[in-house]
Amino acid sequence: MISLRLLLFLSTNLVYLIVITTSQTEVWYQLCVDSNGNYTANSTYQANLHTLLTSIYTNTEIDNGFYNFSYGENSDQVNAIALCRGDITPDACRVCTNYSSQAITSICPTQKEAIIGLEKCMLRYSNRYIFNLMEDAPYFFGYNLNNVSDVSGFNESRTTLLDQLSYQAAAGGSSQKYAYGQLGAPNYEIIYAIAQCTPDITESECRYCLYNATARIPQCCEESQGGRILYPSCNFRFETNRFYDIPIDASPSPPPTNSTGNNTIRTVIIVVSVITTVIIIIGICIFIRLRVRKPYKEVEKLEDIGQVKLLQLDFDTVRVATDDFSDANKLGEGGFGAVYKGKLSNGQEIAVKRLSQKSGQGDLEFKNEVVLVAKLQHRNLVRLLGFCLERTERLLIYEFVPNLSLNIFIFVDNLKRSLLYWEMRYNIIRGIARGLLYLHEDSRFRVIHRDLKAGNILLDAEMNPKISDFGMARLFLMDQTHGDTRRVAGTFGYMAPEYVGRGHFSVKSDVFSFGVLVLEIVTGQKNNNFRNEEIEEHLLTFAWQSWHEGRASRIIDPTLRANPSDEMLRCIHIGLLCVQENADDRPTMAEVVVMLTTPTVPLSVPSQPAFWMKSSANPGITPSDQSNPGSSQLSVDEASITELVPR
Ligand SMILES: *[C@@H]1O[C@H](CO)[C@@H](O)[C@H](O)[C@H]1NC(C)=O
Ligand SMILES: *[C@@H]1O[C@H](CO)[C@@H](O)[C@H](O)[C@H]1NC(C)=O
Ligand SMILES: *[C@@H]1O[C@H](CO)[C@@H](O)[C@H](O)[C@H]1NC(C)=O
Ligand SMILES: *[C@@H]1O[C@H](CO)[C@@H](O)[C@H](O)[C@H]1NC(C)=O
Ligand SMILES: *[C@@H]1O[C@H](CO)[C@@H](O)[C@H](O)[C@H]1NC(C)=O
Ligand SMILES: *[C@@H]1O[C@H](CO)[C@@H](O)[C@H](O)[C@H]1NC(C)=O
Ligand SMILES: *[C@@H]1O[C@H](CO)[C@@H](O)[C@H](O)[C@H]1NC(C)=O
Ligand SMILES: CC(=O)N[C@H]1CO[C@H](CO)[C@@H](O)[C@@H]1O
Repeated sequence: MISLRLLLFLSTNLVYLIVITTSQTEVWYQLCVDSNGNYTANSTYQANLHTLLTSIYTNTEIDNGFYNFSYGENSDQVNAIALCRGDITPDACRVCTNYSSQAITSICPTQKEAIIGLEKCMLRYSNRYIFNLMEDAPYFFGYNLNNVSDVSGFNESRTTLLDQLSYQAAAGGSSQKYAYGQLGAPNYEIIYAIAQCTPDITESECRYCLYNATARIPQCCEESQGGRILYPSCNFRFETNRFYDIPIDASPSPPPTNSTGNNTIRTVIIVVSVITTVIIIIGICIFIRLRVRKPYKEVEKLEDIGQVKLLQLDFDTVRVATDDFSDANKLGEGGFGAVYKGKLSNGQEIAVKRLSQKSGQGDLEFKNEVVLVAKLQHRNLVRLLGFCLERTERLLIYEFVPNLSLNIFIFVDNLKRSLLYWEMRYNIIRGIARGLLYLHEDSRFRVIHRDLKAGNILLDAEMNPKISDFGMARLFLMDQTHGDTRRVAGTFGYMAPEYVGRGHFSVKSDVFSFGVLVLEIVTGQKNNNFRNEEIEEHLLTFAWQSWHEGRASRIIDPTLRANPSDEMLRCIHIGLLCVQENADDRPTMAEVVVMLTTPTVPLSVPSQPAFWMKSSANPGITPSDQSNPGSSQLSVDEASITELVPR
């Protein structure tokens, strides 16, 4: 069920309507103009209006998305304009105008003039002559709820882009005045935008219309990641995701980076009407229910935020999908609960994590956090598809990743390890780095993984790595920002000394874990169980020592050692930079990604790693931090998460 709510405020002659929409088939805005007279039921005007609207959505000749039709004589003449977004196909345009026609006549059953807008089309009619006129009222605006971080940098890019698109759209000719494009903005963001005018106005009118509309950005969406202003004669919209389609035949001209997902955003649309003649709307309260056909019975659409569709499954569905959480379906067991493989009735395979611990959050907070974590989408992250919340059960539903965890490949199965040739390992290292970079810097909020380890790296059928179990700190009420925590959650051997010692974590503690992982991948040895010629030694210690003595190639996995390459040595070097004792000395993930992808970037000399052991005769691990927390004091395994193990 999708609901549409309109709230209404009156202030002088401005009318603000707030519309919260959750679907693209919904009405974004509408206005019944009371000042232009009413028609009565069964009047000629009504009949003309009906004929006119029908002639628009049944028309199969027009393919430019613009209709300027009129019907009737004298005072019963009705004029209508319909405009579809420039990227919409004629068929989709007809569906949209059809829907708008039905909706507007039921929303405004007697007014001779009205306007309605959906995501992909606008429809208006009047007893006035409305063709070939630039009209800038009433206007409507909406904005994305998310804000940008660098307002002035974003503003600069957006201004440049919209100016350019306004000129392009205006120059479009009498068939279509539409332009779309994208431009990079600070923080790796890309602004996607469209601008459009009704093609019946002149080039200069179109330019002025868009100029006048863009000048209202401060009123609408200066700091937002997305916004739109819609005039009767022109409109524009910008977002940080591509919400429009690119024509297939245009693919060579627009750059390939024109991509990413699209569509429905939960938006607040504020509608402002400044019709000069006095408009008073006394009250509108609409509740439109649209029945959304559910693809599968058990799949309930919970929310549509950004590009995220989240499943909320009921417990019985999950029980059936996992064969009552049978042992045969159990993939692994971790600190937060067991993981099961499941199959929905539509055939989709899922991995279900049944949380065993109390998260300490109420249902609503838990849901909100799930939504946030589900928004984290990257090819190197395991996708969170949904959840189940019923009685005391809390389940997280993940995409099922067909291969095993990296853990199995490098530590458990010698045969598999020998099959992991270098290019694969290098690809895995880079994939993990990118996934982690996304968590640290590119997603909307900074996420520190806190438990990065081989067991949390899943490999898909093409051996691409996918990081799992990120965002657990959000779901378990651990302070997620840079800070100190009394509760150390992580896996020993991967935890940075400042985290083990003082519970202090930051993105740099993830960098430390990443460094350990890189060294493990190159050497094929587990950090806390490293064996070198019968002497148990600490991997980091041995790696640093070897590197220091210029003999780094001796730590390379024996299955690769025959052909040590510069890439392998460079990875050891990068790994050592990441595990340095002082967090400030460690590179950021952005720097790591550059080091990994650009072999010419010089690397600094690593200082000795944390957990440096002076004597290899003493196999205990002694953090060099003075605060001296012996490893035995830590009950860290409590929170060590999923080890995906084959059935
Ligand atoms: C048209 O009808 C509406 C109510 O449906 C009323 O508020 C408005 O005053 C009417 N307009 C005219 C010009 O009679
Ligand atoms: C309009 O016509 C319909 C069907 O012809 C009829 O049921 C209805 O009573 C009429 N309404 C008025 C106000 O005449
Ligand atoms: C318009 O929509 C209605 C209901 O959604 C549908 O029954 C009708 O066939 C549509 N008309 C056209 C021409 O698509
Ligand atoms: C975005 O910025 C506006 C204006 O500064 C503020 O009112 C709003 O709360 C911010 N929204 C978010 C999600 O931070
Ligand atoms: C945005 O850019 C415009 C034009 O460059 C400028 O006039 C305006 O002050 C800027 N606003 C902000 C918030 O930087
Ligand atoms: C409809 O719009 C076209 C431009 O697309 C214009 O040439 C034509 O004159 C308009 N028709 C009317 C009736 O104004
Ligand atoms: C936009 O149009 C309105 C109404 O026509 C006018 O009051 C306003 O000054 C215009 N804004 C700009 C920037 O031209
Ligand atoms: C950044 C960039 O070049 N974006 C392009 C996206 O696609 C539009 C449509 O062709 C181009 O005009 C933009 O230049």
